[in-house]
Order: sequence, then structure tokens, then C-alpha cells
Amino acid sequence: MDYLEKITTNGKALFLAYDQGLEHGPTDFDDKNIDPGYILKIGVETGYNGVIFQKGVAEKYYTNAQWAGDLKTKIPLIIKLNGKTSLEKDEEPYAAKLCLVSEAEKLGAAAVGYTVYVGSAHEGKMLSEFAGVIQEAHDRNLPVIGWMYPRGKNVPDPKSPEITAYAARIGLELGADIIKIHYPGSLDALKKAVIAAGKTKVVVSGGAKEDEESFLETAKTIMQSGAIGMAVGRNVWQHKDPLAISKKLHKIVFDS
Ligand code: FBP
Repeated sequence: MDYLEKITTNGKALFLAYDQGLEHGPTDFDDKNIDPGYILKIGVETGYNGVIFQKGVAEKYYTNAQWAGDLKTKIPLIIKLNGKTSLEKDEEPYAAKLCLVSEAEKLGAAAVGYTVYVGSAHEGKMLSEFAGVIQEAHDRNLPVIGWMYPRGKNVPDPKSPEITAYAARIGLELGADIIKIHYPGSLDALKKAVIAAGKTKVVVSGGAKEDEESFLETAKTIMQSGAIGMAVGRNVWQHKDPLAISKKLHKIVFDS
């Protein structure tokens, strides 16, 4: 079976990330985007390939949501299984596992996600948990997306081409279906990471909100690299017109 069928369109993907409430807290939000229902509306109206929630938001705003009729046919749910808060300042981060694959499946997830802080002193624990997640998810025909984020004092330059390609490769070595990596700053560096990931597909994270023009230029570059798309949060739902920026992004991802 093609694990990725449910969360891609013609081999491309655009995901709407909304796990920042745990990762960063309400500081990322305004009066509108603090409401997960608002995010779901953006996701449904502009046809994202998946919305990324932690399990609590998933349960209350997706699995048991009545407002949008049969949501499951409109936007796939991706549950992020682990995470950490920004209050924890350990130089060597660890993202605790917060949800089981079986729970995610019960909540209606079409895919699951897991962060590995590549290079952290706690890397071994995360690699081992991630391997377990992949096995359990594949037993249930659920695709797995790995947030492969280099961090820690052994990683002085987390966006260097070498470390980005290494992080990407780890996704392939462990059996991730898709990896999510940060943009390493140039087309050439991203191409190297995509090649290192082999048959594991690559999506690129959006990052902190930036000027629309430079954000869309980067998106165009990303789509020339062999990456299949992006997983974007703040650059969409912090935008003054999330639907308009989503449409532009869709055109770049799916028409490239
Ligand atoms: P953004 O597009 O808003 O950057 O979201 C991508 C993402 O990976 C989220 O899934 C996650 O909450 C956040 O970035 C984590 O960012 P960081 O670890 O850099 O604080």
C-alpha cells in the first residue's frame, strides 16, 4: 500500500502546522488564531493535505467537532505524538512522547508525527522511540512524518548543509515516510538533504513569520529542490489574510 496516498496530492503535500500552542505557548497567537476551529476552517477552505494537532486539540476540535460536518473527508488529521514546551531551557532538548500511535488512530489520524532532536544528548531515546512509532504506525498502515531538527551543543550550526543532510538521512535509515526539516539556506544545501533522504520524502518547515515576498520566494526555491512540499504554521495563520497566502502557497507547491 502507498502510505502517502491519504496525505498527498499527485505526490505533493502542503500541511498546516498547529502544534505551537505546546511548543511556544499562546505567545504565538492573536484573538483569532488562538482558536483551533479557526485553523481548521483555513485548512478546510484552502485544501491542505493535513492539519497537525497535538492529541488534546485533535480530540476536542477534530474528532468530536460537529461544526464542519464530516471533517474527516475534508482534511486529514496528523497527530504530533511528542513535544516540549519553550519553558524548558535544557541545552540538550528532549521531546517527550505524549500520545500513543493507537490513541492517534482512535482519534482518526491519517498520519502521525514525531520530533527527533538530532545531536541532542537525549538523541538515543528519541531515535529509539521514533523507531517504535514507525513500527506501530506501519502495522496500522499509518504514514509517519519525522520532524528532524538538529539541536544541542554538539550542533553549533543546525542549518549547515552537512547537518541538514545528516538529519534527513536519519529519517530514511529509520523508515520515516516523510521528514520535515528546516530550510538550510540555499537550494544547493536543500538538494543535498533531499538526495540524502532517498525514498523518504521531504517537506520543509515554514519558520517564524516573515515578509510575504521572501517567504514565497523561499517556497519557490524549496519546490525546485525535489522536496514534495511544506509544513507551514505561523506564516499562514499569523498572516493578515491566511486564505490569500494559502492560495499563493498552493499554487507554488502544486503547480511546480
Ligand atoms: P512553523 O511553520 O510555524 O515554524 O511551524 C513548524 C514547526 O515545526 C511546528 O510544527 C512546531 O511547533 C514549531 O515549528 C517548532 O519550532 P521550534 O522548535 O523552532 O520552536
